[in-house]
Amino acid sequence: MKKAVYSICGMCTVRCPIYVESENDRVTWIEGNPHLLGGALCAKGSAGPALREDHERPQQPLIRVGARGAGRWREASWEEALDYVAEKLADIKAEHGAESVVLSSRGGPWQSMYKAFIHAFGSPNYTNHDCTCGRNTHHASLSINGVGRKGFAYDIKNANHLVLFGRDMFSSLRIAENIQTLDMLDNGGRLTYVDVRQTNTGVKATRFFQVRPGTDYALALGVIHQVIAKGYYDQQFVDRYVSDFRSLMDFVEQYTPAWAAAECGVKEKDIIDFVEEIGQDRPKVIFHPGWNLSRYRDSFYASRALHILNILMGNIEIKGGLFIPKGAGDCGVKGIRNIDCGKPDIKRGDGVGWKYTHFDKGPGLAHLFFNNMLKGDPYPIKAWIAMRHDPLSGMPDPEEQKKAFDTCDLLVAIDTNYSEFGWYADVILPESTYLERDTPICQQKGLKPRLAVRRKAVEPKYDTKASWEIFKQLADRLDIGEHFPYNTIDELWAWQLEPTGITMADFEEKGFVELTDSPIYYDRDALDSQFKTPSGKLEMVSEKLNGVELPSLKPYVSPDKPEKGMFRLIYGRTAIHTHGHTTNNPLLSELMPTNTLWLNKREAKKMDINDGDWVEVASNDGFYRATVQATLTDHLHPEAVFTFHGFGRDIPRQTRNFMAGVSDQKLMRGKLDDWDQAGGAINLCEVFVSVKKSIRNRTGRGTL
Ligand SMILES: Nc1nc2c(c(=O)[nH]1)N[C@H]1C(S)=C(S)[C@@H](COP(=O)(O)OP(=O)(O)OC[C@H]3O[C@@H](n4cnc5c(=O)[nH]c(N)nc54)[C@H](O)[C@@H]3O)O[C@H]1N2
Ligand SMILES: Nc1nc2c(c(=O)[nH]1)N[C@H]1C(S)=C(S)[C@@H](COP(=O)(O)OP(=O)(O)OC[C@H]3O[C@@H](n4cnc5c(=O)[nH]c(N)nc54)[C@H](O)[C@@H]3O)O[C@H]1N2
Ligand code: SF4
Ligand SMILES: [Mo]
Repeated sequence: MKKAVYSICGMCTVRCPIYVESENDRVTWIEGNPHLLGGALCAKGSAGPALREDHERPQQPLIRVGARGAGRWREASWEEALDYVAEKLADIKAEHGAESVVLSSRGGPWQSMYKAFIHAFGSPNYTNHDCTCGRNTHHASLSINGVGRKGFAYDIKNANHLVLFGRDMFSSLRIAENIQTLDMLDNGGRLTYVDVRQTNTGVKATRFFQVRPGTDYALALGVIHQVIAKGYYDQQFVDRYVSDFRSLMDFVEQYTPAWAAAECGVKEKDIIDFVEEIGQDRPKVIFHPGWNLSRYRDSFYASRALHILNILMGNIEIKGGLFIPKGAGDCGVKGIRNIDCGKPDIKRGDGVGWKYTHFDKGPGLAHLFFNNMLKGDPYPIKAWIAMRHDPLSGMPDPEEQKKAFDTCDLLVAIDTNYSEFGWYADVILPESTYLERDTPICQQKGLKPRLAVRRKAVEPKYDTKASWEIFKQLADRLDIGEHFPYNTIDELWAWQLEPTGITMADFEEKGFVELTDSPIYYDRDALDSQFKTPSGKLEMVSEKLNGVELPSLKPYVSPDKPEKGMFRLIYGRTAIHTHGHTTNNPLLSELMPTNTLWLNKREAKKMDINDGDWVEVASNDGFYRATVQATLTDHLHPEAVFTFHGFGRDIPRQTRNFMAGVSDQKLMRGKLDDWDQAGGAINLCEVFVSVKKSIRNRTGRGTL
């Protein structure tokens, strides 16, 4: 039987809209939703059907029988596995209190359901991946704009100039954004790209700045200095909406382009020429703060500098600039309902909200649990549920994490794959792949907000369930089922849509429902209520930061240089994989079976390393070592080595990526505890490793 559905890709968390055809319960065609993406899809999205067919994923619930991590499992029915988890959770709650359970997830549009579960259970400890992703950028935005990093979206297509700092968008894909950027370039727009190495994005750029690792803040300060000196900013916008602008002017006085050039290794003339370009191109100039801005000690401040540059361009709420994403209310219609439950009034176990008052309490900061777990402070943590999150792969120093996880009586992974955390856990609850499951309806905010929904294209191949079923069935067992008012997905959808007057039939034509016909912009002269800062202004100096004795305008400090024989470890993404969870995909592992270690050619020659040679890379304490092949390039800063994240995995049931390449997170020894006190995120780029030629290379005796 043939079937066709519009749905939402799940091969990464960008969640592009897709169109899928199937015949006799096998996917026969997959493409980007033609109404939104013109059919475009990335390699990972195209490899979704291979994930569905892959037998090297958990096929039914598994309960651990051997030691943690030993890989000895008992196959269990769903009844048995859910009873097991629910009973353990109830016991832990009775003995230690509900707050001793943490649930981490990957955030996103369906997180309200996972949050509702843990809150209804009685614990405030919902957390997510973001301390390793966009937290610095998020907190930087909050401190200036009063709204987080999702408080603005970008009209790249209509921009004159897009500026990206370490946002390698043609590797770290978002298909809609990629299409917009290509359109912008076709329309004569300019792209400036800043990185420590050349990338897929850098080669498409009209201007490429190669900087010394960790010096973005210097470059951004030099640019701000020159923008102000030349008067290339929107005086009216600044007068109307910005507070403490004088403090900013005084602060950047010292940071001239000549100073910035010496610090970051870009020519002074190039910085001045760049500022002339943005002077011409403004206000349609977008400084995209991305997620990472890489994770250095001062990334929070570097990120603040980019937010400030957007404000100086006066690009907020104009075509070709930044806009405030609109929701149902802006369209004069009612929004959908989401599963929800208020947070219990108990101190968080990571200290966010009471020990650390300047951070967003929402998901807290996952890494701050670990030390507290070891000390049982402020209370013991006895269970950790990871829902579509792999702390052992996505957070640094898995061996240190395991010590903390060992204080728990229960570790549960809800995952489509064997994650590194799942392999160490006590129970794996396998979720059906995105092609085999429906999900709740979600609202996607934007200039034209819409509702979207994921629809099952094929039936589950194995004995797996969707997360809406898993949480409902766990909730029923724990007597909190009333927060999940449905039995089937149809009932859930009907409940969500009830206030809106929209029906599921309205999704049939295109796969989504737009809440407005034309884009909505706010009146630029009446944006006052949009900035949720204490003063209602865009704050150059933040009271909240003052309150915790952190500067808002922080003097620049040069990053450390590596010691002799050491290099700064830089990581990034490839367009072929999503973190570590596609490296065992039957198709994608064939396209890219391993990573390599990139070395600057001249540095490599000094160590007698040639392209393709085996090298040994070791963590600063020598605890973790890996042997990988070297890729030599002229286009990487000599202080750094680079590798793609997602490899070096050692789960025996994943035979295709088993022990392939090097794991960057295992090289990050001691980094769980090295984090940015102002931005909250882990300093993943403050890592130094040693590199030497491996004895595995061909020797005079002809061995390999
Ligand atoms: N194909 C693919 N796409 C993805 C993902 C994926 O896993 N695979 N993941 C998604 C996720 S979760 C995210 S957060 C985004 C991430 O999207 P990006 O932020 O674009 O992520 P990365 O590829 O990690 O890019 C980091 C870049 O920072 C550079 N860098 C390192 N140090 C410095 C420095 O000091 N200064 C500057 N300017 N650059 C530096 C690195 O060389 C690298 O090119 O991508 C999303 N898209
Ligand atoms: N060393 C180092 N650390 C990093 C990074 C890095 O580049 N280097 N990148 C950082 C960034 S930007 C991020 S966002 C984080 C990402 O860290 P995580 O959020 O942990 O990473 P993912 O690999 O996206 O997904 C986590 C798990 O979700 C599972 N999963 C995938 N699809 C589904 C699904 O449909 N349902 C369920 N239940 N599970 C699913 C995957 O199998 C995987 O085990 O890592 C961060 N940490
Ligand atoms: S970027 Fe690729 S993998 Fe990610 S959601 Fe879009 S199509 Fe899927
Ligand atoms: Mo991320």
